[in-house]
Amino acid sequence: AALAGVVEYRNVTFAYPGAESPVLSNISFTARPGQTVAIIGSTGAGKTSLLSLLPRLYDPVEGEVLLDGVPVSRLDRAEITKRVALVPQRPYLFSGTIEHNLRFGKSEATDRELWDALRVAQGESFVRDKKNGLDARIAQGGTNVSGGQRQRLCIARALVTKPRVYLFDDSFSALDVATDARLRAALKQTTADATVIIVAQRVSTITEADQILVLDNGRIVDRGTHEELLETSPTYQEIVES
Ligand code: DUT
Ligand code: MG
Repeated sequence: AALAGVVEYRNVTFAYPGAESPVLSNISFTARPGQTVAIIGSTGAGKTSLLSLLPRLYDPVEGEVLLDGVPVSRLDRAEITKRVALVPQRPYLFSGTIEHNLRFGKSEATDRELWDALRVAQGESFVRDKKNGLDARIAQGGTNVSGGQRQRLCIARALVTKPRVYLFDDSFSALDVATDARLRAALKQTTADATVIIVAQRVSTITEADQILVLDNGRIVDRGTHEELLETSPTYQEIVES
């Protein structure tokens, strides 16, 4: 159970270095293995900032982020990276082959594991269609693949590391609705025992989440399941209708 992947934010307040006002105030929630916690809220609400505190891209100014009961401030980044995979909002690909890009973070993965990850991420067919397959070149910044392909390669990269915790920051926005649905169905199976925290724009992506946190101006203003929030949260209703 030591490597279970329980994530807890405890009264977390965060301001960017040098900034006066916090972008996150008094954030508390727990996400457990087997659960999906979704974060929704308008642009600038603080969703990306919230995710960034778990892999310690930044540290809170107050409160604590805990991984399996241990404050992440006591863990080094390499240790966190083994257990937590963040798929960033602007997925990053570097100059090199598809294989290099997928192995980034877990160099000892087998080809079989790379293809398994691509299959789940709905990237298998476009990689297979490339003349050189896994050896096909990616340009710096991934400029020679589409935004949706970039997202799928970055999701596959996260899957290759087989983490206990997945953080998806708006990772499905560049996908068409059908691919989005297929990918999420496949992910649901693969990540069934993991802890999943997902930032989403489309409500359809998160209706099945165990808990949805509605973030507004750096605060969790409402929380609950999709059905509960439809009844209780005007902010959520606005998002659903938008
Ligand atoms: N912010 C900074 N510095 C940064 C990043 C963000 O000051 O390096 C500010 C901008 C914004 C707030 O923090 O006022 C929250 O930004 P965040 O990127 O966390 O918002 P979001 O909810 O992820 O917005 P979006 O839906 O546009 O991705
Ligand atoms: Mg964001």
